[in-house]
Amino acid sequence: MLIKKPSDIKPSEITPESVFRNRRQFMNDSGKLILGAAAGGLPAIASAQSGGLKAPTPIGKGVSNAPAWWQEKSSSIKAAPDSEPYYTGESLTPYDDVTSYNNFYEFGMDKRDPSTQSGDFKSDPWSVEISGEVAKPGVYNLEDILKPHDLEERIYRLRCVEAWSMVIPWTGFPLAELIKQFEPTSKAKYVEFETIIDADSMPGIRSRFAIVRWPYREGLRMDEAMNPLTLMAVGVYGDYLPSQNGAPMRLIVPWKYGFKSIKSIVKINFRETEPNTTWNDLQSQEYGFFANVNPAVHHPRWRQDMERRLPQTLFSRQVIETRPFNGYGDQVASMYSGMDLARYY
Ligand SMILES: Nc1nc2c(c(=O)[nH]1)N[C@H]1C(S)=C(S)[C@@H](COP(=O)(O)O)O[C@H]1N2
Ligand SMILES: [Mo]
Repeated sequence: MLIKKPSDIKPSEITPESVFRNRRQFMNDSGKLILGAAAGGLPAIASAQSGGLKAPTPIGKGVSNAPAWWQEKSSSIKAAPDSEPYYTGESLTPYDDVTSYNNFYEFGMDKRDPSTQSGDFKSDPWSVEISGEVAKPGVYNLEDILKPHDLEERIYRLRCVEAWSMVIPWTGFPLAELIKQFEPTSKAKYVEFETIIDADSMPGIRSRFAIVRWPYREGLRMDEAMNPLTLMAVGVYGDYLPSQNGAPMRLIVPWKYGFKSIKSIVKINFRETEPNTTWNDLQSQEYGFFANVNPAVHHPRWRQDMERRLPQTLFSRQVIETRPFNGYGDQVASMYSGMDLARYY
């Protein structure tokens, strides 16, 4: 099934919030949604279960700066299947929360900075350098990279190491497809990613208080990169990715803490050895290379066995149990069999 944007319905008439509210009502009726106690009470603790129900087509608010290629590619986005792991059965986090509560330190360290400070950022035209252990290295226009790939929607949980989480409908394609396109050599054991450095449009890069050494870097082991869950996202809520969410292309690795899901990628390097990664370089005691969501291994400042599911208001606080591999163990746990996950955190 394809998602077609109904041109006769204005986004303002069907907002994600109203979709969300309807859905929440529905979930309440079917008893699947777990709502926490009101403020002051004890938080309700429960695992969010998959309902196996099809989500309504999410509709974003229309991103004004979507590039020409997005108009063409987004006319036929394959809908998320109606079962795990590409659909969670949980309430979607509303578009406004997904696009205004962000971590993107290039734009500043406050959660509001990425949405309020990214107005000058240009995600088109865009090119990506492919390098290292690969048969087809080069600097490619994003359009050319995207050309062979069909876009699909996937609804994933996103679990930040700061113990909050969201459920987000991304639009993208499997990273595995992009990797095959450039034909890595047999020596390619890891994939390394880098974010753009654009001091002119990124106030966090100009800031004297920045703690990150730019560019932001991340990496995956090749089997992790090739796992079918690993997504290259170019959209959210059926819309082009807003700058604060990592336009024009960012990684999504749903079983790992959010910091692995690097934004606004300009470089993909194939290598034989494990790459350095931003948070691991900064605080290796706190942030590992693997960073698999693990309720049994706590961060010094955040317990990892519980999470705040957003949105959260004064009157509705959802605190739920964090699951191993963020609930994606069936798809990914076998990649780590025999590894001590307390040591390789
Ligand atoms: N380049 C870059 N990528 C980044 C970050 C960042 O600061 N810079 N923050 C990470 C963190 S900590 C999280 S939780 C997710 C948040 O993604 P979202 O804002 O789209 O929800 O992006 C990740 N990717
Ligand atoms: Mo995060």
